Amino acid sequence: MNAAVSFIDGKSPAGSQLDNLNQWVTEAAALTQPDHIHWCDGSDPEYAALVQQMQADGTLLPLNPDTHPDSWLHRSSPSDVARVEHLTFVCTPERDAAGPNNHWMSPADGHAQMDALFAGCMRGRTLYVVPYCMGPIDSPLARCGVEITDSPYVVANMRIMTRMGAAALARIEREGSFVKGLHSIGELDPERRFIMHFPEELTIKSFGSGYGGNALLGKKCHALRIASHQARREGWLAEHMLIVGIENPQGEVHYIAAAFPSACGKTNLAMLIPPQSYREAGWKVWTVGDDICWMRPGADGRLYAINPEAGFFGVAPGTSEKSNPNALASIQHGTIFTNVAVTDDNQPWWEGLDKRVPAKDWQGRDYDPANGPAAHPNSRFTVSAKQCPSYSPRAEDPQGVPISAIVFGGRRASLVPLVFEARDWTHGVLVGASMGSETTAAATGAVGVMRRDPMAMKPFCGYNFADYFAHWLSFDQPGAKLPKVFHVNWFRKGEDGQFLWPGFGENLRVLEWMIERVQGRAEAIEAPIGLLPKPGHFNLQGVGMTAETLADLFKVDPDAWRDEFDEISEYLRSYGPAMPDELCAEAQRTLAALS
Ligand code: O2Y
Ligand code: MN
Repeated sequence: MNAAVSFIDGKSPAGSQLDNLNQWVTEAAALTQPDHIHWCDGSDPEYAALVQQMQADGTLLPLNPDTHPDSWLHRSSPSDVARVEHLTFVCTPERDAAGPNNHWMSPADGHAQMDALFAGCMRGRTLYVVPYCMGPIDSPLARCGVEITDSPYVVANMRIMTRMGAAALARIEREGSFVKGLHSIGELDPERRFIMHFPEELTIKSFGSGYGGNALLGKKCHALRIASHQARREGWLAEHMLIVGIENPQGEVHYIAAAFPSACGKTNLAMLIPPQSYREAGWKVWTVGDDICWMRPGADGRLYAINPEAGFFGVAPGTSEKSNPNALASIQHGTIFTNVAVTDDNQPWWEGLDKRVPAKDWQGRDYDPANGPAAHPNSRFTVSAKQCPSYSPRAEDPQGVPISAIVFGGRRASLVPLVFEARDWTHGVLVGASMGSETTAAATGAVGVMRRDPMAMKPFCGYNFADYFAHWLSFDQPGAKLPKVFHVNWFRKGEDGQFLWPGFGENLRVLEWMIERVQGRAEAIEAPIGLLPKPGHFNLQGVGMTAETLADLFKVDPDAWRDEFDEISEYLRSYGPAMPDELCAEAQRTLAALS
């Protein structure tokens, strides 16, 4: 360790199982040359001290303490406001292991490139050691990691988003293994920014960004890219899915895992409020997670899932009393807001929240519509899941929750009906593998461009998609009681350009049909693309939908679907010979049924 290093509090923990960790911290400190090292214990006083320090140096700005107590605004560097897929790499010895779905570099080149950036980068800074657990601390499905970072903002966010501190360190000491994440904000220079993953070494190196998925390494880097790789080896699934519990009037709760591409309303669905008639009948919705789901087969053959996260890093624009009252209730206190605007009385504000006019935009300038939106389109709130009124008590269950249905979905203005069911598991895997979604202005600036995003994992799968689909297919074993698989599209439009389906709370009607299918109570009719609700078996009472709109919502146009499946087949083939034949054959079966 460098002689200049002093421990500002605590000291490196003892225990032979922690030798590995201590050695890695020593090596990281020797490389990055911090002035101080701080081992995070995750305590309240530690969080308070960090917040105070960040307030003093302007990293955090206090928000109105009367309306938003214990809440803070962080303004990131204007060139550091989102994930950077083009700078994100998976470093495996063989290029094929990472697949065409990832940017690839050899581990040797990756380490050399990153270590050159890290050399001396923490001079004058504190190196924080952040032990964390992804998942309930006593869950056999949970996994631990340690993030080394020079960003107190990252530490504060990790404390909200993960089980961070002493308990995680104790688990690491018991287990001896953990994911290593080395992070520095560097100079926040987009030209010197990389996020690299070394799945074989359970290692992440991230440099040059302090934002979201680039910097909170427990989230996308660990819980999806590294974990998906680990999950393949160990026989489980690490997925980009929300988990929601639907309680019917009989008090039975069915848990649903759902994958949608980024910016398709996962948080809204996870926190759905039932329509009034459903509430009156006794329906309830329980939020387990809004972004990531780890699932594995239980002794009874069903898939059991945990949410590895402990908080929500939700997108602020569009969050409102109409779209997501539970999210809004969650963020009234104890929340870190990043890149939102503020009102003249210093309350956080974003487009779609309400009709007030903001005073300052996300960069702290006087609000001027000529400068674009007041809140950055990717502005965020970070909040503990425990603050969500619909947070499920089963979210902390170490054994996880049994999954009754898996839902795939995308944003498609045409072609794709509101809901259909896959014929079986293999067809379900094809439905997930062929998922596509149209981009929104918020996501890319280019509107309406259709992108394939299999299982919503395109930016997050830590290995070759062909192997990933084979892994999914491998769960169909004798004795397995796999969930039914469905596809939804909340975004189909009519000829007038208006959405055909009201969405939001009304989406519960679709989930109700799925649950009734699982229970064998609702009927379906066969279409070439899958099973559609049989008229009379899908509750539309009170929606006020015309027969014509209903027909448009569920219409399957064979000619257009044939074109879609030609494209899907070509897409699958683009992954080369490793693509499972079973999946290609399934696509051919659908194509034949469409002829
Ligand atoms: O830009 C970022 O780093 C945030 S991306 C994100 C954040 C929370 C949940 N999901 C996502 C995503 O892109 O899927
Ligand atoms: Mn996500």
